[in-house]
Amino acid sequence: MHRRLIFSSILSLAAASVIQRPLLEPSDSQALINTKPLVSSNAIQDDISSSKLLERAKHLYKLAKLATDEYNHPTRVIGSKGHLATIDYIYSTLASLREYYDISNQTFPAVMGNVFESRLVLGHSTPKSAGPMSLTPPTKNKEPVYGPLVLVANDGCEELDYPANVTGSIAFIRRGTCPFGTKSENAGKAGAIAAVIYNHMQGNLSGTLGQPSEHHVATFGISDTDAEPFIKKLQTGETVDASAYIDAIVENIGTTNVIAQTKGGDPKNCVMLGGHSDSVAEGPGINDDGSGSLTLLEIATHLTKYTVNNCVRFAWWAGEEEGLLGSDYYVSQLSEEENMKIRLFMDYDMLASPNYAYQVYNATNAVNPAGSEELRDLYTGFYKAHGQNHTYIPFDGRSDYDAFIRNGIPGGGIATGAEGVKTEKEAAMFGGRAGEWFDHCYHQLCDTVNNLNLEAWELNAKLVAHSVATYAVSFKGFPERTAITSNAVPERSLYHGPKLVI
Ligand code: DTR
Ligand code: ZN
Ligand code: ZN
Repeated sequence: MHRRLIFSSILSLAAASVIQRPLLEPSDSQALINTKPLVSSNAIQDDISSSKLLERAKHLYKLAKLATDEYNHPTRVIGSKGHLATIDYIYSTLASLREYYDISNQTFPAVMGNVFESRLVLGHSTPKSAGPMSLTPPTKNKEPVYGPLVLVANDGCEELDYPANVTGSIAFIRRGTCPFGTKSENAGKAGAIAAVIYNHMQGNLSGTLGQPSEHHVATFGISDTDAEPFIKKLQTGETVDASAYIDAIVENIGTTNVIAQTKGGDPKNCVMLGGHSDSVAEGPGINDDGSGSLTLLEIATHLTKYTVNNCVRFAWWAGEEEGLLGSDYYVSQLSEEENMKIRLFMDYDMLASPNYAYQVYNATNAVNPAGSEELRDLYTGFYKAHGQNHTYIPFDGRSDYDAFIRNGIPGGGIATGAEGVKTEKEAAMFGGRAGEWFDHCYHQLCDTVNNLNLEAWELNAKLVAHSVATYAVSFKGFPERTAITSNAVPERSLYHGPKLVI
């Protein structure tokens, strides 16, 4: 389907919801809703089956394939036909439930980057670990540039750290203290033609420059071991010739969040949940985050059979992979009054990893808005009740809960693991293979329908249903919301979204 056609179908659905006469008069429709039973955790859990989820996943993969003519492979990255079709699928599914939900979409500006080719040569070697940072600009004229490698003082967070001979050279900067974007910007301001940021701890370094700046220069990350011999050479006064090449684009586009809120239930006390509708450019993202976003769609469909005491608000975020753009934008647009209506936000990102663990974000009330811990305990209680183990994972800003907890809204969520390696202990707890990633297809082309663990997906979808039903019925025992500013907010972490920023 052509991009414009997909969008026009979103618009026509939106228009239809405005101009079509309701099938029932509001009072009749209310009466109909009121004949439905109050949602219960057991009833809505029973509605969940892996076969229905799998059917949706197969459909989503078909939508990802629509991007093939432009990207040469299936993807649902923002701006692609695969993502537009995903939004259309979510919107049109909800539109068929429009007697039960108020549906809206929220378009916002987003940046997206694409690196087509890159190469870094230091002295006579091409460091294996070298990779371009996300959202890096290209080298000048998208051609290779040549110059000496120049060591920057300290962590390169201050303009004074850049010696005069950085002009016309490739700046060599240690990781730490400030975001990669600040280092790249400082290098650009000092006249560098490119920058290389080396890890200050063990391992490769890949991250994002974040919000583009006119001063950014083409920037690579490399590992500590690859950097070491060059640091030594430069410290002893040797010269290292270098060349850098990046062919990339950074583009401004518009993309769209989809929101659906129950017409029923107390609109001043909402339970909110979200998953992300987009994938990375490298693949179709059926586990990341097809699994979360389709779980929400399936539950939104079943919930219509029941009434709710509290309002339920579903969100499908766009631009998560580019740095939580959709959820950041959404929270930034809430007035204080609207913010206070959200009692909690539950994040559902990656629920069906093939080598899964049942992971619960360790969101404590000590460092997060009060209520985060009660939510955490709801998740762990569920796994225990089902005879399943769980692990706690850091609540460190890697998914769409971040803007909520930074703005006073309690948050939490569950996941099944991404690029982390499963330990022997975890293999004993959950089965699967120790020494391998939880999701060996994380952010890759192979994140297809075959990458889903259906057992984990079904149990987690039942847990999502349980979380919705619990709070849709009552917030008894759940802390009242406090004013936005009076909550503890965690220190800025290494992440804001999937990629490292510092
Ligand atoms: N937001 C995921 C990545 C992600 C979220 N939490 C964790 C924890 C550990 C590893 C990865 C993640 C994404 O969309 O890529
Ligand atoms: Zn994700
Ligand atoms: Zn991801």
